[in-house]
Amino acid sequence: MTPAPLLGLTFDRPRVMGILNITPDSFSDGGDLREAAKAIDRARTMAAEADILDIGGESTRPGADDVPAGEEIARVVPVIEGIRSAGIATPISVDTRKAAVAEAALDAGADMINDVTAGRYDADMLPLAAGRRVPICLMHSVADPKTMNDHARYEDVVAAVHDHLEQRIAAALEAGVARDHVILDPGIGFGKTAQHNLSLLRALPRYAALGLPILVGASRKRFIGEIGGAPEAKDRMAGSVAVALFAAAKGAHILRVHDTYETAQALRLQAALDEDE
Ligand code: HH2
Repeated sequence: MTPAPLLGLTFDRPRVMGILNITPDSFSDGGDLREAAKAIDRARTMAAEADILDIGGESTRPGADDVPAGEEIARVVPVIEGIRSAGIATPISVDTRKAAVAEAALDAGADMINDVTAGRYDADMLPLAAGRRVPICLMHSVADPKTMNDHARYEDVVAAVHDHLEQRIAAALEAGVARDHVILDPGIGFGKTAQHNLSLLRALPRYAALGLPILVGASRKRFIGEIGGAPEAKDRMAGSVAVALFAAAKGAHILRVHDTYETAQALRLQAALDEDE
């Protein structure tokens, strides 16, 4: 069952979401124009291969600190405005847990919300998605990034994530979000061990059976380093592409990746090989 199109994208083939993180360690308040210009340049390059650009101003890595909403807005809004003024029409997703940030990003030209807490962090998030009639990605996570790795215990991770996603779909519908505006994500690496991540990736057909687009964000994550023998995140491209191909074959519809060019190339080969003679 192919999910309904979103943002003008059909899901008859896997779509690539390019990650554009604007999370410098030290960022002067009010935003840094040079940082914004660099991000817009990266967006231009990425837009050639990516179907969606995912822009985030707060790191959600394990142990990461909170960023105040005002600072997050100052990071993402100039970049989104800059992308739109540069005439780049690729759909933009804003990766944030905060409704105020999502709202400012939508006003600046973003098209969808990517919330790693599925609306649990900020009670205004689901009503915002409903009111603005924009798609929202609901990801499974159990705690905030600072403490999530203390929670890597599940009796049955596949069932726990499935139940949680069903609950979050219900909460979104309750808030008035249209069902065909919901994207689901099992939350690879969020409070999960390497074994949990493998189990979730193998179980993707079960999540896809919910009939909504499935997003998978495994790119450069720690389990790829652990299993692939790549301690440094920057060395995990090959393993990330391998996981993206596996996820696509198991029914993922959107692959959130750093390496858009390499992932899009690999997906094209996979599609050509899968064609009947
Ligand atoms: N992973 C990260 C951030 N946002 N969103 C979704 N929907 N799914 C994910 O798996 C996901 C996400 C963390 O990855 P990364 O971009 O490498 O780090 P950062 O926390 O700096 O954004």
